[in-house]
Amino acid sequence: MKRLILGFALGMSAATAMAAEHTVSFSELDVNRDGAITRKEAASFAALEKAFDTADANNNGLLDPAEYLSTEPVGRAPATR
Ligand SMILES: [Ca+2]
Ligand SMILES: [Ca+2]
Repeated sequence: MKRLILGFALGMSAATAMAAEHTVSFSELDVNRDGAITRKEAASFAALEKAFDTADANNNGLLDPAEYLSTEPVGRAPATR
């Protein structure tokens, strides 16, 4: 039982560490600096575009910084344009 809890805790901290490893920062994606990433802005990062609906927790069509940071690390590099 203790081992299970420890495993869970380790898993959680690994997920947290990975979430901090976004290779594209929020400000890079927020092209017009209005504090939110639109679907159009997310389109420059293919993996994020795919995860957009999942990441948009309140379904307003925008990713705020908290929503962006809550996404899984979905890619290592931005899509080439
Ligand atoms: Ca924006
Ligand atoms: Ca949102």
